[in-house]
Amino acid sequence: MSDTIFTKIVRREIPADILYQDDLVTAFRDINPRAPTHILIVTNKPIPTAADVESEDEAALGRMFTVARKLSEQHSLERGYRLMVNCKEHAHQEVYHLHMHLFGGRPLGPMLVSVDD
Ligand code: DGP
Repeated sequence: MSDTIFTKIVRREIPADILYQDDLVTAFRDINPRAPTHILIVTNKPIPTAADVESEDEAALGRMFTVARKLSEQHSLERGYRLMVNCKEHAHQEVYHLHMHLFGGRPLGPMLVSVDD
């Protein structure tokens, strides 16, 4: 599989506003923010989609949530936030390197507007 843009960010081969990095995950600001806080938490391992996770990835998947919680505290999101993972074309996944969106800083509205959207 060829490298994605996120693989290159994890390896620090291209610039990004990296907020956190450890042995399993990397977090950086989304280039096209949809909320006052919009951070991407990606696995360091280049897993293409949520449909490709294996049991051996569970430590990295759990780390995504604990890092999301720490970042939410650092960004004063005590009124709440949304964690979102898009999987493949029906979810409009753009970058095929597993990532969790952390959105916050304003009321985010309903999850989906209606069944037809
Ligand atoms: P998704 O649709 O879930 O695959 O979201 C991909 C997100 O990645 C989208 O919100 C824009 C963001 N993004 C794409 N390219 C770059 C990049 O080069 N740098 C950063 N920081 N974010 C990017």
